[in-house]
Amino acid sequence: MKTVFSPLHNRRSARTELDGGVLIAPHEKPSRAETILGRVQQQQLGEVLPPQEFGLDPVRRVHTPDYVDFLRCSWADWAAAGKPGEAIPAVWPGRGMRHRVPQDIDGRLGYYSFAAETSITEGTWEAACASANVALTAQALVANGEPAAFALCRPPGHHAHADLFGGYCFFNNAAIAAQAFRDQGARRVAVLDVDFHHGNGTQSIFYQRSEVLTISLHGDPDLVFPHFLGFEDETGEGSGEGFNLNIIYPPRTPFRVWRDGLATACARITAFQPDALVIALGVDTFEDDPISFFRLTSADYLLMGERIGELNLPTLFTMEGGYDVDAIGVNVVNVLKGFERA
Ligand code: SP5
Ligand code: ZN
Repeated sequence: MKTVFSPLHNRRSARTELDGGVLIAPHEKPSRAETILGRVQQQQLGEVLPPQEFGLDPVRRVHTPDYVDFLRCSWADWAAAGKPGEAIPAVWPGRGMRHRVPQDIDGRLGYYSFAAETSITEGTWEAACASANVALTAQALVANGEPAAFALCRPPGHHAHADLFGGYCFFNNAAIAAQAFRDQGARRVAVLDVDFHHGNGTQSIFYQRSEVLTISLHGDPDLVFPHFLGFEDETGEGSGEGFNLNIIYPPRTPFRVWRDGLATACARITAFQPDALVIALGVDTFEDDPISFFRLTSADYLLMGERIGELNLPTLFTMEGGYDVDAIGVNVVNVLKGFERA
């Protein structure tokens, strides 16, 4: 299958991630994408294409105009305010407070975020735009008849809500692509999120809609990020009722347990009869991932891809998490090769 990749991903190269009360070198770093690209080429998965420029209209189909404007201006506003470090939110509209957009950059950072580990830096906007274009270019390949395509997105997207950044995510690439399928005439689209973390942004964006089925398999949010969404009683709202499915697992879950949830998800997708499938592909389910707690092995990713391939649907993969850089290339390409052999 074809891969879409942009070297502009490296415009996002943050120096800081707030973790454990200190600023560490971020887990979500440029070498992740370069390692995946290297493995794609070495394994001759298929042609690697640069993204086309789609502009912000398809982004604004998912994200609010004020959030898009905030992201575009946030670094300049922060720098103009004379702040010495990277832009890190430190205040939020908590319970009982006003949900209005403040003028000051510290207030705006809190208004438009749900987590503080994700610093905004010079170049973050350019990389986030390139990542959305990567997803949209790969989406167009699938819409035009390719059986599948791999959007090697970086930064990732599945945590980003319509107007919130966090969890290393700014634009929700999977949601933008799913919406693009819809806007081009797909009646139903399914998004299956296999990242270790709940796809809170994607769930939230489509929560009240029945034409986009969202399913996420993830670590119990009672124990891990994003902590405040992703429980199994979240099934959708209004006409979206019944069109969101969360499957959660405890620490040390191996593939032989995880795959039961995948089977449940696949049965639901088949019953939904979508015209297209978007896979939010994180490989932070890996046994050696530094921030996660599942126990999938590199060989398991072949089986994961094969099961997804058995759905026999036009499929777009968007890259999400995965932080063991030594194994990320092998694990991601194993999913894609497993998919192709199905
Ligand atoms: C796209 C994606 O996978 N985002 C994940 C965001 C997780 N952010 C919170 C990370 C908290 C990490 N704490 C690590 C403690 C072990 N050193
Ligand atoms: Zn993740």
